[in-house]
Amino acid sequence: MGGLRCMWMRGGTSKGGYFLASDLPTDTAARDAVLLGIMGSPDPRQIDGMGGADPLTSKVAVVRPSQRAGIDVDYLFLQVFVDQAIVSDGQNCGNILAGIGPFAIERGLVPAQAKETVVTIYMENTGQVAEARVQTPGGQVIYSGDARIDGVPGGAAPIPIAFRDTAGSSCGALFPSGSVRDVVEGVEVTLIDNGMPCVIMRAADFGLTGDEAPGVLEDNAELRMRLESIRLACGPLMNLGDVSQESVPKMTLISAARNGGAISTRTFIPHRCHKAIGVLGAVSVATACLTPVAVGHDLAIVPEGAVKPMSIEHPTGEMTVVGHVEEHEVVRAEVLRTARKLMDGEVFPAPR
Ligand code: NQM
Repeated sequence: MGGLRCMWMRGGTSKGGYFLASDLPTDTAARDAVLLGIMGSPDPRQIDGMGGADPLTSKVAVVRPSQRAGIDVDYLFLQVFVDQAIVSDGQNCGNILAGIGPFAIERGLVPAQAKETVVTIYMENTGQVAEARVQTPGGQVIYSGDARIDGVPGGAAPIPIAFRDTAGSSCGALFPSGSVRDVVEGVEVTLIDNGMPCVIMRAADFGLTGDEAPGVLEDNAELRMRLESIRLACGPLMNLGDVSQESVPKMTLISAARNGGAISTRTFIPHRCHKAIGVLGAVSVATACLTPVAVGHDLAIVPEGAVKPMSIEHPTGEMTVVGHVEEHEVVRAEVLRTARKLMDGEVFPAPR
């Protein structure tokens, strides 16, 4: 097969291939075979492809001009599994989302404004809308700047992103089981979806402090087995059905903040432990912390006022989610991300 036009970008703390839908096969099975070949999956090292042997660097964005009123582009996120021949559209990704605005402008889908360009993005995986503000001085996308996000060295141009209507994105309801707190396999959990289905649990309930390094948690076979067993039980409770082949729900272990934040987290996504935390995962955790009775609420430090900057601590720093709260309900969430163009050209898939 010949090359396919694509841009490789870092989006937030993830990295992957960004494609125009028109540059990929329209048939889903053919598209997925091509993407597996591009990433070099299935192979734990992804040695024959572009993937970085980590779920966070084995990601794809498919972008097209939107036909929807008031929306600039439609964005489909695809997770290319590293060591299984699976390409899943079963979750969204708020990190890869950070590159969509710059990509859409660079490909001519959205005209750049003189200073800053607002790109309105329909997230096809979950049917919600995000609004990204991209710096475009003189009508050009810039990637350099002073904004810093934990998990990425150095500074970059800021891309603030606001989310609309993320509650129940994949599960149909913010608390899909119908209650704010449940007990699953003897463990108290909050099953929540404010953009990402997450199971929130106390690290202490697993005999953990909650500040263990991701590698230490991944090496704990008993913990992984327990988490997977709880996850499979939570799938149907969250209206997700059998999740054995899905990358959701994410499993988040929480403990009290250590570094002045609101809460500390360790998140399995779902089998590897995230070095940071997903964007919409963080929005879901922040929402649980802001909801009375939810697991996390009594451990969290919640700022006063209706606009609540919630610093979600993770293994490599923190991510601040600004939650706008009305009558104990998070009505809007915003995050700061950055992105960087790494490569623009053609990629050559290995035959699969
Ligand atoms: O939660 C990892 C990431 C993500 C997803 C994951 C994400 C999100 O860090 O919106 O960004 O949870 O699989 O990119």
